[in-house]
Amino acid sequence: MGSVVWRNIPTVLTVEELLDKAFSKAKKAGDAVVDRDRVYRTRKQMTRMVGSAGDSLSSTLLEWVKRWPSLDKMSSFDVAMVEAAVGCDDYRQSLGACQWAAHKCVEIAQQNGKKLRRMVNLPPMHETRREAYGRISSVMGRIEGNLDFLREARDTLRSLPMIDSTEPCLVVAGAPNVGKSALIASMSSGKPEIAAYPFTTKQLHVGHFTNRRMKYQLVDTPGLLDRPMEERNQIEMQAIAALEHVGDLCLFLMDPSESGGTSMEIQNNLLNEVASLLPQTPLIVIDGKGDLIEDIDSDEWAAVCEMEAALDENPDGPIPEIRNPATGHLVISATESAGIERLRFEIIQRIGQMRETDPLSLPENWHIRDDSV
Ligand SMILES: Nc1nc2c(ncn2[C@@H]2O[C@H](COP(=O)(O)OP(=O)(O)O)[C@@H](O)[C@H]2O)c(=O)[nH]1
Ligand SMILES: [Mg+2]
Repeated sequence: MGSVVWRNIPTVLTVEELLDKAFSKAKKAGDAVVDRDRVYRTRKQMTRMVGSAGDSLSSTLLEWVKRWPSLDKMSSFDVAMVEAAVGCDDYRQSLGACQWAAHKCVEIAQQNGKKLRRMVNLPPMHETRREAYGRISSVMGRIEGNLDFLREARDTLRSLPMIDSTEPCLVVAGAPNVGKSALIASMSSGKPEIAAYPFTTKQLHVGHFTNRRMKYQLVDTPGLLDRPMEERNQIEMQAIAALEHVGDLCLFLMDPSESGGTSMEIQNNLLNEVASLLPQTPLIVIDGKGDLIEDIDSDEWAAVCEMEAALDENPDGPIPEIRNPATGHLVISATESAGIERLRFEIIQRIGQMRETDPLSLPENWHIRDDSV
């Protein structure tokens, strides 16, 4: 199971647009018929029009059904996102309605085509064509609500975070303003993607870096793992469960400088909560904003920054490590780019050990990588 690429789902037209498109295509198909005999010609025209309208509607609808990701093939993370963003029942039902309408349109075209075959007078032929159009329009009218739902859902779904469940994933938790987004940006190759959770108006970042062909994904958690427990509703709990399922490791970022506005006492409470919300996920606690931590010796800090900068020139050079003497945690600074490489090294090691000791944690499609999904 890879990740759903929400950006690739096709646009959904309105019923009116769909019918306009289908009927004008059908008219062209009818106009293209040539036959000297008026009865033959009209019968053929009406048959073509009815057939073409049915076919083009059904193929458009079935193409949508095929290109909209099926819930059964999604990771639990994606399912939780769909549930929170638009509701899985409505999602499933709307795609089912498209499938139903596609079959109905073809059925109507076939039934009226059969009727036309036996006709010898012109007026009933026109009448049969009109009747087919009427029935097709009414079938389409019945799925109008479903199409409206899908059209709106597409806008919502396109902004969801995308996580590939076959690659390592790091969940970055911590109180608001501790520097989660900044950490993700400083660890990522390229710019992190901006995404949205359905639970918060805050934007979130999804970044990644690669090491030995593995893609380590970093996902932000505003509105999910940055505030106290009692405020979470059921749907947020499902999303947290999904994060635990997809997350190999949780990086819990602290801000000992308290410059983000949250006291250490509250941050420690949150840490305990996050640990209990993600009981299966190993946790690394990191102290951020190292440049503002008073307990750190300034000479030592300067040396670390210098060594880390030297890694740009010589990536195989020694990786500096700095810990907060007050807590023993690894220290990073996103703004001064210190401790980042040490953290990256730690992550790669921890995930490597986890995958080595637990071969069952290898993704299902470890050998066959399907990049098309
Ligand atoms: N001094 C300092 N400020 C930082 C550092 N990392 C983040 N910040 C600042 O802290 C504020 C919140 O950072 P942000 O990444 O948005 O926090 P988030 O809410 O946890 O995602 C911003 O003003 C950042 O510039 C750091 O390493 N050092
Ligand atoms: Mg942020």
